[in-house]
Amino acid sequence: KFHWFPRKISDLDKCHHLVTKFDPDLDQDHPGFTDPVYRQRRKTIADIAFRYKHGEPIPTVEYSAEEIGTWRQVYSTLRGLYTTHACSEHLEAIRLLERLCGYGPDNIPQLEDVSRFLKERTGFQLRPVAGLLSARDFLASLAFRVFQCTQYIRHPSSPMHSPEPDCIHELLGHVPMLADRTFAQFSQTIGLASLGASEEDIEKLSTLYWFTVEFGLCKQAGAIKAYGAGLLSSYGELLHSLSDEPEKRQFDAEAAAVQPYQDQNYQPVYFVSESFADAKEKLRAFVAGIKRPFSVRFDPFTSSIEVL
Ligand code: H2B
Ligand code: FE
Repeated sequence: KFHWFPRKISDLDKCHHLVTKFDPDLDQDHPGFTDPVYRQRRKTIADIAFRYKHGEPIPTVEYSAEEIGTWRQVYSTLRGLYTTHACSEHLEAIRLLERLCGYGPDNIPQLEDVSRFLKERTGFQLRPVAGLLSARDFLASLAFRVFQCTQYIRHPSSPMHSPEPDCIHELLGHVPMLADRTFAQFSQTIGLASLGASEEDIEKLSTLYWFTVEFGLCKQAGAIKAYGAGLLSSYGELLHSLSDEPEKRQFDAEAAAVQPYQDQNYQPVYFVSESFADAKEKLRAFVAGIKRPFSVRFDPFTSSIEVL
Protein backbone atom coordinates (compact mmCIF):
# COMPACT_ATOMS: atom_id res chain seq x y z
CA LYS A 1 0.00 0.00 0.00
CA PHE A 2 1.37 3.44 -0.89
CA HIS A 3 1.34 6.03 1.92
CA TRP A 4 1.49 9.70 0.85
CA PHE A 5 4.28 11.63 2.48
CA PRO A 6 5.44 15.28 2.44
CA ARG A 7 8.14 16.06 -0.15
CA LYS A 8 8.82 19.68 0.74
CA ILE A 9 8.65 21.53 4.02
CA SER A 10 5.48 23.46 3.11
CA ASP A 11 3.73 20.09 2.60
CA LEU A 12 3.69 19.95 6.40
CA ASP A 13 0.71 22.31 6.18
CA LYS A 14 -1.15 19.13 5.19
CA CYS A 15 0.23 16.99 8.04
CA HIS A 16 -2.35 17.90 10.66
CA HIS A 17 -4.24 14.67 11.32
CA LEU A 18 -5.26 15.06 14.94
CA VAL A 19 -5.89 12.16 17.32
CA THR A 20 -8.71 13.18 19.65
CA LYS A 21 -7.84 10.65 22.37
CA PHE A 22 -7.06 13.35 24.95
CA ASP A 23 -9.20 16.15 23.52
CA PRO A 24 -10.76 18.07 26.46
CA ASP A 25 -13.99 18.38 24.44
CA LEU A 26 -14.24 14.61 24.09
CA ASP A 27 -12.12 12.91 26.76
CA GLN A 28 -14.29 12.75 29.90
CA ASP A 29 -11.20 11.97 32.01
CA HIS A 30 -9.51 15.18 30.85
CA PRO A 31 -9.21 17.60 33.83
CA GLY A 32 -10.61 20.35 31.55
CA PHE A 33 -13.65 18.39 30.33
CA THR A 34 -15.94 20.01 32.92
CA ASP A 35 -14.44 23.50 32.52
CA PRO A 36 -16.08 25.40 29.62
CA VAL A 37 -13.79 28.42 30.07
CA TYR A 38 -10.74 26.18 29.69
CA ARG A 39 -12.26 24.41 26.68
CA GLN A 40 -12.91 27.76 25.01
CA ARG A 41 -9.35 28.85 25.74
CA ARG A 42 -8.09 25.66 24.08
CA LYS A 43 -10.17 26.43 20.98
CA THR A 44 -8.76 29.96 20.77
CA ILE A 45 -5.18 28.72 20.96
CA ALA A 46 -5.89 25.76 18.65
CA ASP A 47 -7.09 28.23 16.03
CA ILE A 48 -3.55 29.60 15.71
CA ALA A 49 -2.38 26.12 14.74
CA PHE A 50 -5.26 25.51 12.33
CA ARG A 51 -4.56 28.75 10.48
CA TYR A 52 -0.77 28.42 10.51
CA LYS A 53 1.10 28.11 7.19
CA HIS A 54 4.77 27.23 6.86
CA GLY A 55 7.04 30.27 6.61
CA GLU A 56 4.85 32.53 8.74
CA PRO A 57 6.04 33.73 12.14
CA ILE A 58 4.23 31.86 14.94
CA PRO A 59 1.63 34.21 16.47
CA THR A 60 2.20 35.03 20.14
CA VAL A 61 -0.20 33.96 22.88
CA GLU A 62 -0.99 36.39 25.67
CA TYR A 63 -0.85 33.93 28.61
CA SER A 64 -3.04 34.72 31.63
CA ALA A 65 -1.80 35.06 35.23
CA GLU A 66 -3.41 31.67 35.95
CA GLU A 67 -1.62 29.99 33.03
CA ILE A 68 1.68 31.53 34.12
CA GLY A 69 0.92 30.28 37.65
CA THR A 70 0.63 26.71 36.34
CA TRP A 71 3.88 27.11 34.41
CA ARG A 72 5.61 28.57 37.51
CA GLN A 73 4.58 25.66 39.73
CA VAL A 74 6.11 23.15 37.34
CA TYR A 75 9.15 25.21 36.33
CA SER A 76 10.25 25.95 39.90
CA THR A 77 9.97 22.32 41.07
CA LEU A 78 11.54 20.75 37.95
CA ARG A 79 14.34 23.29 37.49
CA GLY A 80 15.88 22.27 40.81
CA LEU A 81 16.04 18.60 39.73
CA TYR A 82 17.82 19.22 36.43
CA THR A 83 21.29 19.71 37.94
CA THR A 84 21.26 16.16 39.35
CA HIS A 85 18.83 14.31 37.04
CA ALA A 86 19.08 15.83 33.54
CA CYS A 87 21.73 14.96 30.96
CA SER A 88 24.38 17.62 30.41
CA GLU A 89 23.02 18.58 26.98
CA HIS A 90 19.64 19.43 28.50
CA LEU A 91 21.16 21.33 31.42
CA GLU A 92 23.38 23.43 29.15
CA ALA A 93 20.48 24.22 26.83
CA ILE A 94 18.18 25.23 29.69
CA ARG A 95 20.82 27.68 30.91
CA LEU A 96 21.13 29.13 27.40
CA LEU A 97 17.35 29.34 27.04
CA GLU A 98 17.14 31.21 30.36
CA ARG A 99 19.75 33.66 29.15
CA LEU A 100 18.59 34.10 25.53
CA CYS A 101 14.96 33.05 25.29
CA GLY A 102 13.12 34.30 28.34
CA TYR A 103 12.95 30.93 30.11
CA GLY A 104 12.14 31.46 33.79
CA PRO A 105 9.48 30.75 36.40
CA ASP A 106 7.48 33.93 35.66
CA ASN A 107 7.26 33.77 31.88
CA ILE A 108 5.96 31.24 29.35
CA PRO A 109 8.32 31.56 26.35
CA GLN A 110 6.82 32.33 22.93
CA LEU A 111 7.17 29.63 20.28
CA GLU A 112 8.47 32.10 17.69
CA ASP A 113 11.39 33.12 19.92
CA VAL A 114 12.18 29.49 20.77
CA SER A 115 11.97 28.48 17.09
CA ARG A 116 14.51 31.17 16.16
CA PHE A 117 16.81 29.96 18.94
CA LEU A 118 16.64 26.34 17.73
CA LYS A 119 17.09 27.32 14.08
CA GLU A 120 20.46 28.85 14.91
CA ARG A 121 21.53 25.89 17.01
CA THR A 122 20.57 22.84 14.95
CA GLY A 123 18.32 24.04 12.15
CA PHE A 124 15.27 22.69 13.98
CA GLN A 125 12.21 24.90 13.92
CA LEU A 126 8.80 24.80 15.60
CA ARG A 127 5.37 24.96 14.15
CA PRO A 128 2.21 25.26 16.25
CA VAL A 129 -0.03 22.19 16.51
CA ALA A 130 -3.53 22.03 17.98
CA GLY A 131 -3.09 18.77 19.88
CA LEU A 132 -1.94 15.17 19.57
CA LEU A 133 -0.97 14.38 15.99
CA SER A 134 -1.04 10.96 14.37
CA ALA A 135 2.33 9.24 14.67
CA ARG A 136 2.77 9.37 10.87
CA ASP A 137 2.22 13.14 10.66
CA PHE A 138 4.29 13.91 13.74
CA LEU A 139 7.25 11.77 12.67
CA ALA A 140 7.11 13.08 9.08
CA SER A 141 7.74 16.60 10.42
CA LEU A 142 10.96 15.48 12.08
CA ALA A 143 12.30 14.55 8.63
CA PHE A 144 12.37 18.30 7.88
CA ARG A 145 13.73 19.23 11.32
CA VAL A 146 10.35 20.62 12.20
CA PHE A 147 8.93 19.97 15.67
CA GLN A 148 5.16 20.18 15.92
CA CYS A 149 4.74 22.10 19.16
CA THR A 150 1.64 22.59 21.30
CA GLN A 151 1.01 26.15 22.54
CA TYR A 152 -1.74 25.59 25.14
CA ILE A 153 -1.03 24.72 28.78
CA ARG A 154 -2.47 21.95 30.96
CA HIS A 155 -5.51 22.49 33.20
CA PRO A 156 -4.66 24.38 36.43
CA SER A 157 -6.26 21.61 38.56
CA SER A 158 -3.41 19.20 37.77
CA PRO A 159 -0.18 21.15 37.30
CA MET A 160 2.11 18.19 37.82
CA HIS A 161 0.58 15.90 35.21
CA SER A 162 -0.94 16.25 31.75
CA PRO A 163 -2.54 13.36 29.82
CA GLU A 164 -1.50 15.03 26.56
CA PRO A 165 1.51 17.03 25.34
CA ASP A 166 1.28 20.71 26.31
CA CYS A 167 3.66 23.69 26.16
CA ILE A 168 5.30 22.69 29.45
CA HIS A 169 6.09 19.23 28.04
CA GLU A 170 7.43 20.70 24.81
CA LEU A 171 9.33 23.71 26.17
CA LEU A 172 10.93 21.98 29.17
CA GLY A 173 11.13 18.46 27.73
CA HIS A 174 11.74 18.56 24.00
CA VAL A 175 13.14 22.00 23.14
CA PRO A 176 16.40 21.84 25.14
CA MET A 177 17.28 18.46 23.59
CA LEU A 178 16.56 19.73 20.05
CA ALA A 179 19.35 22.26 20.58
CA ASP A 180 21.88 19.41 20.61
CA ARG A 181 23.51 18.53 17.29
CA THR A 182 23.62 14.75 17.71
CA PHE A 183 20.15 14.52 19.20
CA ALA A 184 18.82 16.64 16.32
CA GLN A 185 20.37 14.17 13.86
CA PHE A 186 18.85 11.26 15.82
CA SER A 187 15.40 12.87 15.64
CA GLN A 188 15.62 13.62 11.93
CA THR A 189 16.76 10.05 11.22
CA ILE A 190 13.58 8.68 12.79
CA GLY A 191 11.55 11.18 10.76
CA LEU A 192 13.19 10.26 7.45
CA ALA A 193 12.66 6.56 8.15
CA SER A 194 8.94 7.18 8.68
CA LEU A 195 8.27 8.70 5.23
CA GLY A 196 6.01 6.37 3.26
CA ALA A 197 6.57 3.60 5.82
CA SER A 198 4.06 0.80 6.39
CA GLU A 199 1.68 0.97 9.35
CA GLU A 200 3.69 -1.65 11.22
CA ASP A 201 6.93 0.25 10.65
CA ILE A 202 5.26 3.47 11.80
CA GLU A 203 4.24 1.56 14.93
CA LYS A 204 7.84 0.44 15.50
CA LEU A 205 9.31 3.88 14.87
CA SER A 206 6.87 5.56 17.27
CA THR A 207 7.61 2.94 19.93
CA LEU A 208 11.33 3.56 19.37
CA TYR A 209 10.59 7.29 19.67
CA TRP A 210 8.72 6.61 22.90
CA PHE A 211 11.65 4.80 24.55
CA THR A 212 14.24 7.33 23.43
CA VAL A 213 13.00 10.87 22.69
CA GLU A 214 10.18 10.59 25.24
CA PHE A 215 11.57 8.31 27.96
CA GLY A 216 15.24 7.77 27.22
CA LEU A 217 18.02 7.52 29.83
CA CYS A 218 21.73 7.83 29.09
CA LYS A 219 25.06 7.21 30.78
CA GLN A 220 27.15 10.25 31.59
CA ALA A 221 30.35 10.29 33.65
CA GLY A 222 29.47 6.91 35.13
CA ALA A 223 26.00 8.02 36.25
CA ILE A 224 22.60 7.55 34.62
CA LYS A 225 20.81 10.73 33.53
CA ALA A 226 17.50 11.48 31.78
CA TYR A 227 17.16 12.84 28.24
CA GLY A 228 13.56 11.84 27.46
CA ALA A 229 11.10 14.75 27.25
CA GLY A 230 8.41 12.81 29.09
CA LEU A 231 10.84 12.48 32.02
CA LEU A 232 12.28 16.01 31.87
CA SER A 233 8.79 17.54 31.95
CA SER A 234 7.39 15.39 34.77
CA TYR A 235 8.71 15.86 38.31
CA GLY A 236 7.35 12.54 39.56
CA GLU A 237 8.52 10.43 36.67
CA LEU A 238 11.95 12.07 36.56
CA LEU A 239 12.51 10.92 40.15
CA HIS A 240 10.98 7.49 39.46
CA SER A 241 13.08 6.86 36.32
CA LEU A 242 16.38 7.37 38.16
CA SER A 243 15.33 5.49 41.29
CA ASP A 244 15.94 1.76 41.85
CA GLU A 245 12.29 0.97 41.20
CA PRO A 246 12.11 0.58 37.39
CA GLU A 247 14.06 -1.89 35.28
CA LYS A 248 16.84 -0.25 33.24
CA ARG A 249 17.93 -2.00 30.06
CA GLN A 250 20.82 -1.26 27.73
CA PHE A 251 19.42 0.51 24.65
CA ASP A 252 18.87 -1.89 21.75
CA ALA A 253 16.86 -0.45 18.84
CA GLU A 254 15.28 -3.74 17.76
CA ALA A 255 14.12 -4.49 21.32
CA ALA A 256 12.93 -0.94 22.05
CA ALA A 257 10.94 -0.85 18.79
CA VAL A 258 8.70 -3.70 19.97
CA GLN A 259 8.70 -3.09 23.74
CA PRO A 260 5.11 -2.79 25.04
CA TYR A 261 4.25 0.43 26.88
CA GLN A 262 1.26 2.23 28.35
CA ASP A 263 0.78 5.95 28.76
CA GLN A 264 -1.35 5.95 31.92
CA ASN A 265 1.37 5.78 34.58
CA TYR A 266 5.11 5.59 35.13
CA GLN A 267 7.06 3.21 32.89
CA PRO A 268 8.28 -0.08 34.45
CA VAL A 269 11.14 -0.30 31.91
CA TYR A 270 13.56 2.34 30.57
CA PHE A 271 16.35 2.01 28.01
CA VAL A 272 19.79 3.43 28.78
CA SER A 273 21.96 4.67 25.89
CA GLU A 274 25.74 4.74 26.18
CA SER A 275 25.74 8.10 24.40
CA PHE A 276 23.68 9.95 21.78
CA ALA A 277 26.29 9.08 19.17
CA ASP A 278 25.92 5.40 20.07
CA ALA A 279 22.13 5.64 20.06
CA LYS A 280 22.28 7.30 16.65
CA GLU A 281 24.43 4.49 15.20
CA LYS A 282 22.11 1.84 16.64
CA LEU A 283 19.12 3.69 15.19
CA ARG A 284 20.80 3.94 11.76
CA ALA A 285 21.39 0.17 11.74
CA PHE A 286 17.76 -0.45 12.72
CA VAL A 287 16.45 1.94 10.06
CA ALA A 288 18.63 0.27 7.40
CA GLY A 289 16.72 -2.92 8.13
CA ILE A 290 13.33 -1.38 7.34
CA LYS A 291 11.99 -2.61 3.98
CA ARG A 292 10.93 0.25 1.78
CA PRO A 293 10.81 0.16 -2.08
CA PHE A 294 12.72 3.46 -2.17
CA SER A 295 15.13 5.43 -0.04
CA VAL A 296 15.01 9.13 0.83
CA ARG A 297 17.55 11.83 1.32
CA PHE A 298 17.00 15.29 2.81
CA ASP A 299 18.19 18.22 0.70
CA PRO A 300 19.03 20.98 3.22
CA PHE A 301 19.28 23.64 0.48
CA THR A 302 15.62 23.34 -0.45
CA SER A 303 14.38 21.57 2.70
CA SER A 304 12.94 18.91 0.46
CA ILE A 305 13.07 15.13 0.18
CA GLU A 306 14.87 13.38 -2.66
CA VAL A 307 13.36 9.97 -3.40
CA LEU A 308 16.01 7.55 -4.66
N1 H2B B 1 1.70 14.92 18.74
C1 H2B B 1 2.11 16.05 19.34
N2 H2B B 1 1.42 17.19 19.16
N3 H2B B 1 3.19 16.04 20.14
C2 H2B B 1 3.93 14.96 20.37
O1 H2B B 1 4.95 15.00 21.13
C3 H2B B 1 3.55 13.74 19.72
C4 H2B B 1 2.38 13.76 18.89
N4 H2B B 1 4.25 12.61 19.85
N5 H2B B 1 1.93 12.62 18.32
C5 H2B B 1 4.00 11.50 18.94
C6 H2B B 1 2.52 11.35 18.67
C7 H2B B 1 4.70 10.30 19.55
O2 H2B B 1 4.02 9.85 20.69
C8 H2B B 1 4.81 9.13 18.57
C9 H2B B 1 5.61 9.50 17.36
O3 H2B B 1 3.55 8.69 18.22
FE1 FE C 1 6.53 14.56 23.49
